[in-house]
This record gives sequence, structure tokens and C-alpha cells, in this order.
Amino acid sequence: MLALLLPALGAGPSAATAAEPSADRRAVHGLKGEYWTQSASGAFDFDTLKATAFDPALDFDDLEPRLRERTGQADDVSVRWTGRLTPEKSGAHTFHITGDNGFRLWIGGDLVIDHWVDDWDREQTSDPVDLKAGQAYDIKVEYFEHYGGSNLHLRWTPPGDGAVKTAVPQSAFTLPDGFDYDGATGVRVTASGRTLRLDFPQRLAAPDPARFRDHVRAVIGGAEWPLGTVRRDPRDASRLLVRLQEPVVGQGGTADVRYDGEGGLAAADGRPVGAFWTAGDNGSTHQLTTRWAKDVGPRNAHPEYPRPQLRREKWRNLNGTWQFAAARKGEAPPVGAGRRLGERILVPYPVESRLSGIERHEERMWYKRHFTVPADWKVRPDGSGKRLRLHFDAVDWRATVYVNGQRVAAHKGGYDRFTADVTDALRPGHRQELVVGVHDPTDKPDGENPPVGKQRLDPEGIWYTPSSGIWQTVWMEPVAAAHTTDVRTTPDIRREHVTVTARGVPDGVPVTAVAYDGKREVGRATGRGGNAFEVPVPDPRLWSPDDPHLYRLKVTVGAGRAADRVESYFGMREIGVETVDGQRRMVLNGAPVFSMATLDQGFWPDGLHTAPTDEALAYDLKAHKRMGFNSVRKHIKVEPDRWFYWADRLGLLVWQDMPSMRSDRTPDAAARAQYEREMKRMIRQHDSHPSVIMWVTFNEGWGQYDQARIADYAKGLDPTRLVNNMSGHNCCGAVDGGNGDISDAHGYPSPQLPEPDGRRALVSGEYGGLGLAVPGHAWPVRHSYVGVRKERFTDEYLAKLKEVGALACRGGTGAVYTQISDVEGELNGLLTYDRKVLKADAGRLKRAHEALIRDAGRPCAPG
Ligand SMILES: [Ca+2]
Ligand SMILES: [Ca+2]
Ligand SMILES: [Ca+2]
Repeated sequence: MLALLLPALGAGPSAATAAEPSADRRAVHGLKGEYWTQSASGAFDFDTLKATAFDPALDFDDLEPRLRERTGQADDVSVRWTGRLTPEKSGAHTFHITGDNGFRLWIGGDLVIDHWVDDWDREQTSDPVDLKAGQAYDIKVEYFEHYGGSNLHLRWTPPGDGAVKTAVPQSAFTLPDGFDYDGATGVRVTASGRTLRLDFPQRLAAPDPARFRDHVRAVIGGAEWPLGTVRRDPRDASRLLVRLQEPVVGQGGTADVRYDGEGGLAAADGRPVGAFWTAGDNGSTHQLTTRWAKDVGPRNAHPEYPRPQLRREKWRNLNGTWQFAAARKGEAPPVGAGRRLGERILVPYPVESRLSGIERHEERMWYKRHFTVPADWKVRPDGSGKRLRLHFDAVDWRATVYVNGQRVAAHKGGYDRFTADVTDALRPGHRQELVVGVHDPTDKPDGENPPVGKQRLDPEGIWYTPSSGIWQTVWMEPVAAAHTTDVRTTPDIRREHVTVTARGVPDGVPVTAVAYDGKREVGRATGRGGNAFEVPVPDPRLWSPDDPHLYRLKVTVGAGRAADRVESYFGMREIGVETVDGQRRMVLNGAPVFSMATLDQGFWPDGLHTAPTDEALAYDLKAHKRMGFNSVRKHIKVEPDRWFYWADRLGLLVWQDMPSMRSDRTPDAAARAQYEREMKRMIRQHDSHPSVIMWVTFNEGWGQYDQARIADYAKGLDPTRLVNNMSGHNCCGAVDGGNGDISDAHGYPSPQLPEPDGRRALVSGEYGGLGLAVPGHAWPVRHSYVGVRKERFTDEYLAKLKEVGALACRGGTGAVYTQISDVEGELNGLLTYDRKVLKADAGRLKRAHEALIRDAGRPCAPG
């Protein structure tokens, strides 16, 4: 029914509301801008006046479009803004300007900032200027743009304790005498994100909606927005309401509105309203949500078995609703029946996420719940039965765990599983109390500088909202006293066996491993304790992206009824670097392979670090396959085991980054030691996945130190995989450790390759970054490498892929397109942040990727 009603709202001019004289003109807030060209490049003068226009305030991130529109050129332009400034408070006001390029400011005729200098983005601050509340002062700002980018921001710090520096608001400005303006003065996207409100200084005649709409453009959050019906506000004749066809996401940004004066808009007295170009706020509170969010609830919060490579029959998931409270440093743990916590959180969604139900940042917090141990688990502290192990698959960053008031675990590291044997803390016949304390400093200036990846307390551009606290599954299981904590499997395709190590098994205890292809047993062997032994896999069916074949592995520790029985899986594959046709190349199972990946950051609009569901977790990987990628680079984040399980099953080659520390700080000794501990744990936890082919130990110099030693350390921990010591060693002050198996350069938008060193294989570890905002599915733009039009997106993508192909002929053996999905205000995904829109033609990409992967394995044609 709604669809039928909507056109009626925008029906043509109404005769019922007669035009009234515009006697009640409102005061117009804003400034008069004169746009001039200069007499010569570098003259920085006011030579020829090209246009006079209304500007609501001086808070321009990008002046280029306005300069071009108003003067015909975007360089060698000067602007003079004049008007009146009326402060709300009396006292000393300090003014601040940053700009690209020069500027100066007069208040009440006095020159208070003079920076007529050809530089950029160097803030200038005035001496305090004494102003009286309610009194209007003349204000004049002059500005010149030389070349390149251009921006200007006028801010002030009003008097009073606790006053903060803010943009001088539009409400403080009024137009100078003699400058008449009849266009929109106020612009706002309303809370629903569905309506654009335009306020005018006079009453309007009812507009002709279709005609007006054809002559007005709105760029909201950096994206051209599709406009729906237009009507005059029935309650305010000086206001237009424009329906937005897609909802605007409420994450800041501005609405920029232009009208060319040809759309028939007129004041109530019939005088036409002239062209205008103005801007205002995004007041939307609408948020992006994935299709999976509706499936999430206390009984459906990642219920799947969380450790696919070490399965036991009995287990219990402890995700769901927990008690929650913010915590203070040094606070005693809230143990005991009298200490209920005031809030509820849905585990395992990070506290900042909407799915958690809390949706705010906390640096310190308490989690609490109770659990019971099933009687048939036969858990007994006296040695006659099983032990109970409690698993936290990831808690960012420092966690302390109490069971019935007894401290059972303390762990630092935000991306790895930790486990406690809690048997001795259990109370017989009672429900058990579980309390978890968390401290997560993220990138706090005086914090511990842990590995954080892209998390920032003050997110902007390529840095995103942090995830704190429990963010992966919490669960428990009964185990035999002698049991394995981790089954490591290392395939050897030449000697046709898999090496099995049952970590954690006490010395001398027998360990039997049997490998199956489907139901058919292919080999078995027995070892002892935690020592490696070989299980034959004759004539193996090799694992590859084209045929991700997995073998099952059953492992028995000990014998008889007390034995520990687990099931795992492995893939038979080999990765290396060899010389092929004179070039160092990545080689999979003895044949050259071109590793074509996306940059995959694993952020979600509703769950942040935690995918809403397991289906969502698999979705991005399936999207890779659908588009013909054979690889994925998991960028400075470590996913749950189930993500690797999906990569193993679907057939993707994983480049796994170590999450970096802060990019703007050299880590101290403690932070370095912690980085190495967390890297070791990452490698050990994921060193049996056939999908993982590469460890990336640093990225673009972020938190870098001892590059060569760290790469060697990773290689020593896992000699069967490749090590990339510095992805993007050509970028941003990064230092190439010179070692490892891979040499990696970044380029935007075109891919680049490092110079060959005759030893390492060359990759383009990041390229692309084609930006496209899809209205209704995007945050306002905060960062974009290159803007691309929607209808050109696939062509532009394929043009860059062609360059990847050309580099493959010069020795390129892998490439990583930035990126699989938009993340917050970084809109360069193939998918939107909510995963609802694929920007490219999947079929064309698939064909092109398959051709590249096929041809890159062959010698290149000369030329
Ligand atoms: Ca400039
Ligand atoms: Ca320019
Ligand atoms: Ca965090």
C-alpha cells in the first residue's frame, strides 16, 4: 500500500495553499563568497571576479568542485568571504584556520590571522579576540588556491572552561548588507535517513516535483544520491521535503545540495528562486545491517562446533546472554552470589557491536554467567574421571578468568584461543560461577601497544571501530587425563605421508592416527607422546583451490575406555618458491601458481570483528570463489578456526597477516615480546590448515622492528610455509628485512612489483582500491583511493587486472586486490559493507581471473 500512497505525496502544485507575501523573511545564516581567478599562476591575487555565491560556513574538505564550478578552474583561484559574525558568548575567542593553500582572517576590521603562504594543512591560530555575545562583527576571510587539492576549515575556541575547538557554525554567520540570497539556507538529512530537508529564507510556492527534481542534485556523504518525490512541508511553507530513494547511513558526513535555477522553484509571491549550492548535516541515525543479523539471538550466537581440526564428541557452547558491567582499574572481581552485574551482553559479539546489545566502547569490563557440568561427562577432580577444559577462542586483549572465585587463567593476546583446566575449581553438585575480567587498551596513547590491526579508538579513514572483550566462542569439554591439546598435521606429497604430532600428550602414552579418504582407510601409524610420526597416504589426491580434497584423521590417545578420541582433517599439498623459466615463482604441488587474492579485513557493520553467523563467515570466502579468486589475504586480523575450515573446504590459498601494532609508534621491548608471543600462538593455532600458504609478519612498516629476525622466527616456527617479511616494503617508510620467501610491493590503483632479487618470489601485495559508494549500503565516504562510476566499475577492475597480467610476465606470482568488502567509510570493496550489493559483474571477473591464473603458469609471449 505504501507504494501507492507515495506518488500522491508528490502530486503537482496544490491550489489549496494560496501564495502569501514573503514579508516574514528569516535571517539568512551564511557568508557571501566572491570567487576570483588570479592574474597568473602563483600571483595569489584577486584579478577577475567570476562568481558571487552563498556559502553556509567555511568547513570545506574539498573545495575543488566549487572552485571549478564558480570560476571554470580549480587552480590559481582566490576567494573572499564576507559577512557578519555574532557570538553566543562574551569573552576571548580564539580562531584557527587550516587550509590548502594560503589564507587570512579579519574580525571587526582587524587582521587576526595572516598566512598568505603557499603551503598546506598547517594550522594557524589567532591571538584571543574579545567579543560580546549577541553583537554582530564584520568578518572577512581571504583564501588562495595554487594547485592540487584545496580545502579550508575555520574553527574557533569560544570562551569558558572546557570549551572545545569546533567549526564556526553556520548559525554564527549572517550575510553582509546588500547581498540578497533566496536559495536554500539550511540542509539536513533527517533522523530516518529517508528525507532531505531544505529550508529557505522565504515562503515558497508549491513546487512542480518532477521538474524541480530534474534540476537539483544531492551529494550525501560523498555519493550522488537518488532523489524521490519532492513536496513543500505542509506545516512550513518555507521548507521543502525531498524523499531519498535509499536511506542515508548515520555516520557523519555532509549533504551537499545544488540547484541550477531552472526547476521552476519560486517564492510564494511568484518570484523565481535562483541557483544555489549549499551544504548541511547528516542527521540520520539509520545503521547498516547484514541479512544474517536477524538470525542472531541468545540461542543462536555461533552455535557451531568451534574447533573443526580437533573434534570431540562431547562439548558445550557457553555463548549467549551473560551479565556485563564496565570495570575500573584494580577493581576486585565480582565473584559470589551477591554480585550481580547490571547489564546483559550477547557473547561472543564485541562490546562495541550492535549485536552485543551494549554498543559502546569499554576499556575494562566484567562478564559473568553460570554453567553446569553434565553428569554423564564424569568430570572428577580426584583422577578417577575426566578433566574439564574451558576454552576462550578469542578475547581482546587481556583476560582473567575466575571459576567459583578461583583464578583459573590469565591471558594476553586478542586473536588466539586460550584454555584452562578448571576441574579443581569446580564445586560438586553446584552450578558453577564463571567471571571474566577484560582489559583492552586498543591504541590508547599510554597503553601497552598490543597488536590491534585496524582497530582505533578514534577511527578515521582506513582505521575502524575497535572490538573489545570476548569476540569468539566460549565453550567447554570433558577430556581424558592424558589427551591431546592440538593435532598438528604436515603433509609430504612426495613421500606420500602426513606427519602427525599430538601436542600435549604425556611422554610414553601411545598415539594412534588413522587417515581416511571418505570412509576408506588409507593409512595408519602409532607414535608416542607428543612426538611426530608419519601416517602413510599412498597415491594422494592433492589439495588445491581447484580440488580442495580433505582427508579425515582419527587420533586415539591411550587405549581402552579412558582413551582420548578426536577427529581432525588434513589436505595433501605443498607450497614453495622455485625457479621456473628463469623467474622465482610460487609453486603449489610442484606447479607454478598465480595467487590471486583480495584483501579481506573481516569487519561487519553489526558484529564488527565477529561475523554475525557462521554462514556470514563463509559468505565472503564463497564470494571469492564465485568471482574466480583462488586466494585471500586475511589482513592484520586472525579469524576463528571455522573461517580457516571454510577456506580449507572451499579451496582458497590464505595469506595470513600478523595483526600489526600501532602504525605511528616504535614498539618498546615489552610490546615486542608480546608481539612475538602472539605471532607464535597464531602460527601454532593455524599451522595445520592446508589453505594457509603464507605468514605475513609485517605490513607497510606498521609497528616494524627487527624485520629480518621476525621473518626468520616465523620461518623457524613453520618451515613448510612461505614467509612475507613486509607486505608493501615500498610503502610508507617500511623497511624490507631482505629475507623470507616473498618480496612484496603495494601500488594504488595500479599494481607494482618489487625489483627481483633472484631469490624471493615477487608479489603485488595490495593494489586497486577502486572506490564506489552504493547509496543505501555505504557509510559516508571517509577514505577512497580512486572514485569510479558504477557503470564503469567492472571495466575499470578488469583494466587493472590486465596490469596484473602484464606484471605476471615480469615475474609477478601473486596479487591482492583491495578489497573484498567496503569497511566503514572506506568504500573500495567489491561487496558493500552490508554484503548486500556486489559492485562488479561476477561472471566477467571469474572468467578473467581464471584466464590470468591459467596463463600466469605458462611462459609469456615475447613482448
Ligand atoms: Ca592546493
Ligand atoms: Ca586545485
Ligand atoms: Ca580491541
